[in-house]
Amino acid sequence: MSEKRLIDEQDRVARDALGANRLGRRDFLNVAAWTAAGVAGAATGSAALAQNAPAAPATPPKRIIVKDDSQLINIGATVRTGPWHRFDSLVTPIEQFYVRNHYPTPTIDSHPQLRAENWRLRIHGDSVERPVTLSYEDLLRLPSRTIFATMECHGNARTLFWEQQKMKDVAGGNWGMGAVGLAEWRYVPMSEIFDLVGLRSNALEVLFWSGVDGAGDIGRPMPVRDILERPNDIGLAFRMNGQDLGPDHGFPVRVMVPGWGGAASTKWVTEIKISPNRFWVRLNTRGEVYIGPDYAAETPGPNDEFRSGITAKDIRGTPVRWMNVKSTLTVPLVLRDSPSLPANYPLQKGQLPTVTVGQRTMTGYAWAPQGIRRVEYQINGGGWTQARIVEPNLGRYTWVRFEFPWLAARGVHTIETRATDRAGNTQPAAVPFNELGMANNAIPRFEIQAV
Ligand SMILES: Nc1nc2c(c(=O)[nH]1)N[C@H]1C(S)=C(S)[C@@H](COP(=O)(O)O)O[C@H]1N2
Ligand SMILES: [Mo]
Repeated sequence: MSEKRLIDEQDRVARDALGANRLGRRDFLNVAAWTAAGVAGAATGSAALAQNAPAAPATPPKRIIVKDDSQLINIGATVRTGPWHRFDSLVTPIEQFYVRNHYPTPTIDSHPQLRAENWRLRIHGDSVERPVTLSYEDLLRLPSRTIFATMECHGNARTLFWEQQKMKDVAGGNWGMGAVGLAEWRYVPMSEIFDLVGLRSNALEVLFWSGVDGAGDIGRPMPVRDILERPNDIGLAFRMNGQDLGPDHGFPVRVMVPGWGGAASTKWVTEIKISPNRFWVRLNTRGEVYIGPDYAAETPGPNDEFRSGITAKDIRGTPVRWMNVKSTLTVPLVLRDSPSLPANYPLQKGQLPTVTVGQRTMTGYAWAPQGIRRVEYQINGGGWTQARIVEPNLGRYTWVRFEFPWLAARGVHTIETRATDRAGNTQPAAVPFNELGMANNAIPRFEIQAV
């Protein structure tokens, strides 16, 4: 098959999957009680604020998040989680897709180097035969592919450290279960980039660097070995759900590493350096690492490159790489012990979500880098039962929706969900302490009041 036909074929498969996957309206009417609360909460978002503004200022205020974020949950100045209690589609709409920014979104106005016509990607380093600088047009001329993959922040489900494991010393944003979404990504695979520049046999690590947002200190390295295991799956993404990337998601080009935590997927990428040494940057030393008694700190080599003021002293743990198997109900978590309550969370502190007594259909999502084999649920500790997986199950790198019937009797109930991936890994009851609250995939417990 020609390259063009291959790409068209992938597009067709992608579109078919997109069309076939919306759940019927009824599937989330059964959570009307807290859906309504969610909508009311969301009305305190920026759209509502803008409407109530007294007068239009001469220069419109600088937006920290560019897209309409009224459907997102505000957990911090530059951070928004998806409303997982209202998720119902297989592919996450952009307006429901979480945004994890360390700084305000850089736009083509604040950062003209991000304009499509100005953008350049420098690919260089001691492990490259032919250094090149690509324009946006150059990149788009290279063969590209489409993949369905979840993107998930390492901090997703950090809430469980506080609410279930009572670990007060964990620090970070209160993400709940919504720092994850499934998108259709269009990208130039790393295999093409490696062919273009010629990889030398001494290549050890690839640094993906932005240097654009905030203090210019964001980017992340990956071992070459980990890319060569699947060089067609990892790449430079320029479209998300069939549209050009939005400013908040990395316009014009971002890295996309399916299966690894979102921190590997550098947005607004401008440089790729391939070297025979390792790289130490903010996001693999002080940030986005496991730090704790169960995790040994990594040691740098003598020729390693340090960036943005990072030194060997900053290496306190081991970087989070692969994500793990996880599940959630489309029900908000009860927040009692969390240090913070998101600005527009659908529940107050200690408040339980409510549902009307009677026959209900409960829905949820389960995901894992290897894809999902099985989802189980348990009501009030009464034993595990298998949930029905809603087709399609796209396998590797994706999530599935699941559902099960529940006869809700008056009173307070606990529902737990437990997923198993295709490699046989099952969610544990608890995960070891780590200071930054990374990658908690413990079995989540949802409390619900039937009234
Ligand atoms: N340049 C840049 N890239 C970045 C980040 C950032 O703050 N700046 N955040 C990272 C983190 S921690 C995550 S989880 C993902 C989030 O991607 P999203 O905002 O498109 O969902 O982007 C990653 N890439
Ligand atoms: Mo993240």
